[in-house]
Amino acid sequence: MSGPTADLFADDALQQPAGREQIGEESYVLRGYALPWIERLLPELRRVLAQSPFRQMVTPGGFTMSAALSSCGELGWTTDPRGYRYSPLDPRSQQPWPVMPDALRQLAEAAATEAGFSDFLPDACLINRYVPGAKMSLHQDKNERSYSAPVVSVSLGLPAIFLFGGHERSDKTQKVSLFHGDVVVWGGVDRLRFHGVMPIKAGEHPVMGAQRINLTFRTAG
Ligand code: MD3
Ligand code: FE
Repeated sequence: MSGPTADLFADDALQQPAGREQIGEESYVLRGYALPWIERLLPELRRVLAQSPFRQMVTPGGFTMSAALSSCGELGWTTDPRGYRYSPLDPRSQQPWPVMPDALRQLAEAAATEAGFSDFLPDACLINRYVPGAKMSLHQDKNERSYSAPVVSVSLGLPAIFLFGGHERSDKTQKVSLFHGDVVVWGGVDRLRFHGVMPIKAGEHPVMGAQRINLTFRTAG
C-alpha cells in the first residue's frame, strides 16, 4: 500500500489484532479466516459447480470476460446483450441456481460479524474463476437492490493483487495482495468504491491447482 490512503490507515494497522487489516473506512481483510472451513467448503463448492458450471460471460459491450462465472443462492448474476442483472434462474439450465450451501453461508455471516456487520443475510454468492492471465477490470458493483449490506469475498487458490480505488474511476488505487483463505469484508462507505483484480500470475496452488476461485457473498434482492 502507498499514497495518501496508506498514510490514513498506517497507525490503525499497527494497533489491529493479527489477521485483521483495515483497508478502508469500513473494509477489512481477515487473513486466513477461511482456512479452518476449507475442508467443509470445497466439497460443497464442487457440488454447486457440477450443477451450474463456470461459464465465460459476454458483456453488453461485446467483450468476453476473462474470469469465468457461476453463482449459487436465490439469485445469480448474469449478463446478456440487454445488460447485467441478478436472476433467480441460471440461464444455461433455465433452472434455479444451486442452493447456497450452509458452510458457505455460515462462513460469510461469521466474517461479516467479525468486521462489524451483524445480521448479514446473503442471497447471492458469485463464484469467479481466474486462470493465469485472467483479470477483472476496474468496476463498481451496482446491481444489488440495496447498498446497506456489505460484500464478503473469500479467496481460494493462486494469489491475486486486488485493486481498491475510490468513488471515481480515475481515483488512485491501492493494491492489496489476497491469498488462499483470505476473507475480505467491504461495507458502508466503501461499498461503491471502484475495484478490480490484476492479471493472475502463472503458478500452481497445492490445493486448488493453476487457478484462483473467488466467492463473493451479497444481499442482492
Ligand atoms: C469492493 N470480484 O465479482 S472480490 C466481483 O476477486 C469482483 O473476483 C473480485 O469484483 C474478485 O464483482 C473482487 C471483491 C469485491 C466484490 C465487491 C465489492 C470487492 C468489492 C464491492 C464494493 C467494494
Ligand atoms: Fe466487483
